[in-house]
Amino acid sequence: MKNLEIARIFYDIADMLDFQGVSFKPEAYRRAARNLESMSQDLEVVWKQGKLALLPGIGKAMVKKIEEYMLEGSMEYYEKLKTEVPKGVLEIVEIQGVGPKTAKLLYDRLGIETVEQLKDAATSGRIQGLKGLGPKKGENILRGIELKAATRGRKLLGEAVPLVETIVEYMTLHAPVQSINVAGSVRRMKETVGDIDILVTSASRREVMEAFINMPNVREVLLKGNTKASVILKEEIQTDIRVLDEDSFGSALLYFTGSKDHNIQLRNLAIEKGLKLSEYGVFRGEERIAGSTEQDVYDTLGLAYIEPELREAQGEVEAALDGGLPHLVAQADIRGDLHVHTDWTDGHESLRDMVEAAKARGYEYVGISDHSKSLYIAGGMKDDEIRMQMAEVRRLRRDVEGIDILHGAEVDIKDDGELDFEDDILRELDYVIAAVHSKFKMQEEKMTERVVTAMENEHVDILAHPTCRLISEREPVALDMNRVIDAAVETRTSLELNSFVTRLDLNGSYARAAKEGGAKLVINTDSHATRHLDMMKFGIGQARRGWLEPSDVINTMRHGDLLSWLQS
Ligand code: DGT
Ligand code: CA
Ligand code: CA
Repeated sequence: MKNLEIARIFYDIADMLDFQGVSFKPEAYRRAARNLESMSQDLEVVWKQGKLALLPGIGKAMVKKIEEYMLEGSMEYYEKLKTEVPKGVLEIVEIQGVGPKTAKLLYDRLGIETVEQLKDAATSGRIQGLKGLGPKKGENILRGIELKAATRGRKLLGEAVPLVETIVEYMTLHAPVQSINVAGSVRRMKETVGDIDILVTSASRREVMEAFINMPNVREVLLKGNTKASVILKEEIQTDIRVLDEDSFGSALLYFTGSKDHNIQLRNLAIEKGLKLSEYGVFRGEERIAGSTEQDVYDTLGLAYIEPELREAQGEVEAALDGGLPHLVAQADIRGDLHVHTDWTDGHESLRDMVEAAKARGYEYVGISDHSKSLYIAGGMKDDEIRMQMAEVRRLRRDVEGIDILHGAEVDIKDDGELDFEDDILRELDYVIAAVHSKFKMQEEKMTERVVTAMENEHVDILAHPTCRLISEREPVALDMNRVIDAAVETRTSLELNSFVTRLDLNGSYARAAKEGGAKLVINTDSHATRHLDMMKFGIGQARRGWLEPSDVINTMRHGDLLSWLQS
C-alpha cells in the first residue's frame, strides 16, 4: 500500500516546512500523514475511485500531490523542498530531543547540517548554553544520537514483517516457487532485524532470481548468483534470497533461521552423537540421514521441535532434551484485546468502529481504554466525558451482537503514584490500566515507588507498557523490575506486553522474568486505529520469545473468567 509511503513524505514535508519557519502548514501535513497512516482502505483504491477529496484532513492541494505521486512516483513540491533544506536535516530531526525548530536554531547559529557535525558540537560543549536551548540539551542530544546509532541499519520487526508478506506474495505470483519461507531474525520475531532472509525451493532457479531482482521495490542489486541473490529495497533494508534443494530445505531453514548460538549448540550435540549437522543436512559419515524438514533434524538429534522464537540459546536445547519445552501462547489463544483507543481521545476511529473491527478479528471481547484527564496532548477525558462514554458503551452493548465490550480506561500515574481519576470513577469501570506518561527521567527508586504505589491501588488491574521505552527513540525508564514483578504478584496486577511496533514492552526477556516470578501478563495492541489491532502478532512474538504459555496471559481467558479475575 502507498498509504505509508505518502504519509512518510508528508511527515518529511512538515519537518522541512517547520525548518523553514513556515507556520500552520506543517501541522496540516502532519495531520494528513496521521490520517493516511491510520486509514484502513488502500489509498490507491481511493484514488482510482476518485474519492481522495473525501478523506478527512486532506485538502485540495494535498489531493493534487497524492495524484501526482500515484501517476509519476514522485512529488515535485517535495523534491523542491529537499533542494532548499540542508540534506542532513531530515536525519537530524529524527534524533530524540531535536525537533525541526531546534534543528533550525543549530543550523543558524552553528551551521550544523549533519548528524556528524551535531555530535561534534554536542561533544565539544558548543551546544551547552546556546540561547533558547535548555541547559542539558547537549547531553540529551548525545544520548539521542547513541540510541539511534545502537539500532542503525536495523528495522523494527513491525516494518520488516509487512515487507516480507509483500515479497512472499510477489514471488509466489511471479516465479514457480514450491515452498517459500522467511528465516533469520524475522522468523524468530526479534524486535529489530538487520536484514530479511528468504528461502525457496523451485524447479527453476533462474526464474526465481529474475523475479526477485525485478521486484518493484528493489533499489539496488548487490549480488545475483545461481542460488543466492541480495538486494536493497527502497525501504532501505537488505533482503537475501536462497534457492535450495528439497532434500535439505529443513536443515537450511534451521541453519538460516538461527540464532547462530542456537545453531552452534545443535552442531555440538550432533558431534556428541557422532553425527555432522550443516545447512545441507544431518550426516552419518557420507550418508545424509535427515534434512528435508526441521522436525526431521530435531528428531535425529533426539530433541523435541523447538519453535523459532525460542532459538536464542537460552535453555531451549536443554528443555527440548528433557521434555521441558513450554507450550507457547499463539494468536488462536487470544480472546480479546484490552488496550484500545477511540476518537473519544487520541484514537482515529469511533468506539463502534473499534468494536466492530475487534469482532471482525474473531475476538470474544474487546476492552476500550481511552486516556484520563491529565494527558492533554492525547485529549484525555474529563470526569463527565468518561461518564458519557460509559453511556455510549451501554448503548453499543445493546446494538452490537457477537462481542462483549469491557469498559476500562488508561489512567495516568501521577508523580506520587496517585491515579488521575477518583475512586468513584475507577470503581464503575470494568477494569483499569495504569500508565506512566510523564517524568520519564525519575531516579530508579522514586520511579519504582511511583509505579508500585499505583499497582497497590485496589482498582488497578493492568500496568501498561511497564518500561515506557520506544525502540531506538526513548530509553526504558529506570525501574526495579524485580520489585514490580513481586508487586504484580501481590496485588494481582497483570503486566502488559504492549504489541505496538515501536514499544514491544515488556520485551521477551522481561516477560520471561515476569512469568518465572509468578506474575500474569496481558498482550494488548494499544490500538489507535482499526488496523493497529493486527499488531497483536508482534506482541505474541515477544510473548513466545518470553516462553509464555496461555495460562500466563489473562486475555486467553473466557469472558466470564476474565471478569471474575478482574473483580477479585
Ligand atoms: P539480523 O539479520 O542481524 O537481524 O539477524 P539474523 O539472525 O537474521 O542473522 P543473519 O541474517 O546474519 O543470518 C541468518 C542466520 O544464518 C543466522 O541467524 C544464523 C545463520 N548464520 C549466519 N552466519 C552464521 C555463522 O557464521 N555461523 C552459524 N552457525 N550460523 C550463521
Ligand atoms: Ca537476517
Ligand atoms: Ca542475511
